[in-house]
Amino acid sequence: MKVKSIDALEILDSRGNPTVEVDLILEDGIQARAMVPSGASTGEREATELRDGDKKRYGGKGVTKAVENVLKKIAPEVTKRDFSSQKELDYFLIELDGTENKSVLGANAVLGVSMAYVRASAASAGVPLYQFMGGLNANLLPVPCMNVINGGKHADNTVDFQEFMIAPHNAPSFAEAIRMGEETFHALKAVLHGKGLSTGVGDEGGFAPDLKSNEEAVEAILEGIIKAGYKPGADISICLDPAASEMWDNGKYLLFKSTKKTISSDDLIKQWESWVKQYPIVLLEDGLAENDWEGWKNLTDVLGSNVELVGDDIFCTNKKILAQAIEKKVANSILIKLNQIGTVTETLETIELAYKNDYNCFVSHRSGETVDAIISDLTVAVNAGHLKTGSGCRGERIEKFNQLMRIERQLGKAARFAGKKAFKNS
Ligand code: 2PG
Ligand code: MG
Repeated sequence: MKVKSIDALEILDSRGNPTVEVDLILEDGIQARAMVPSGASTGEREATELRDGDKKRYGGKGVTKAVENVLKKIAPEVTKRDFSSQKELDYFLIELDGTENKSVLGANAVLGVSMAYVRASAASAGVPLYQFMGGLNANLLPVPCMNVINGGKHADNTVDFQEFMIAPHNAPSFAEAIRMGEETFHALKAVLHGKGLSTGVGDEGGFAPDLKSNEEAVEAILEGIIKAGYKPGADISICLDPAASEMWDNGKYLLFKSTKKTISSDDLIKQWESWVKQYPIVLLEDGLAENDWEGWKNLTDVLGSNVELVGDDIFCTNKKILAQAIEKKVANSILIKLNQIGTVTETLETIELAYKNDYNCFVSHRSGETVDAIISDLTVAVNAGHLKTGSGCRGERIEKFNQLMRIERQLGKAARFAGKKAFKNS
């Protein structure tokens, strides 16, 4: 289907920072909108997010150049041509940019067009987006991994590790899993309140209390699970994203918010080993830093057969980097973020490579989000079985859960809930 017009605009994300919105109209009159998310703890090898750098506007975070690139460089070329598929459009955009990391047009410009096009194409074909991207077998509803305690770069508190998630997996459906997650979220609020701790929330809607240690975050969550009437491990497990790249400091790990002490890669691995023994942890994302490949290999040798080890910063949704990891047997799962790579097609190619090599895919939002819920459709499209999209509150997070509940209803009897087996080796 030919593209008739493309419009773009600088809008705001959930942190109040500018981001790109794209409105695309097909020749048949179908319109679609896409909004691009933005990370805070980004991987070094992510596709370039083009920011203006003009300190007089939004502290340099404006995206008027990316918007201009959509309007003046992408739109005139795209509307001139016919594309027979998403792949054709995306590869045209990749060539138009001409760089490895989309630094000319900006991944935020390119992704906005790519997302709007896939959404418009699905609407034009008259099928739901998850089905358009995934086909008739796209029917697996994910375990919602809810980031109920925020730390690291996402919160102004004493907790070093970035994300402490609950995974309500012992449920008959996605909607019931969400209910379990929300009940636990509210119970955790009462637990924290009872300890005289803050129940204000961080960037992803999780609580951000000043705790005495990182362990205390896990302990509070376990208390919350029990208080809500569930069994840790049997009903609800724990997932972690310490975002270890943020702690990487001259070949060691700096616990930059709590003790301010450094520990070695081996010591951090030992800590994860003991945490996995002690707590019902089913998934560990970025347990080590993106530049600590040797440590990652050790971590995989030690814990890879017990726990899902997800690479985020280290892989950046990039199939070339993932191919290296597969060869070296590093990690057993990859985090999937559309804006780390910059097009829908490349994202799907990375997922395909992961599955072919028995790696799991864990679909993710960014800490700076909008109400665009494409990741909900993507998760079902590729039967990923689990996703993370923040906590139990904040509109930009909840919209993803709501979209998944709509998809579950639409699929009716065909819908399957992933459950605990969604997690590698669980
Ligand atoms: C992460 C993400 C999303 P950010 O590290 O996994 O939770 O954070 O978007 O800031 O990179
Ligand atoms: Mg991460």
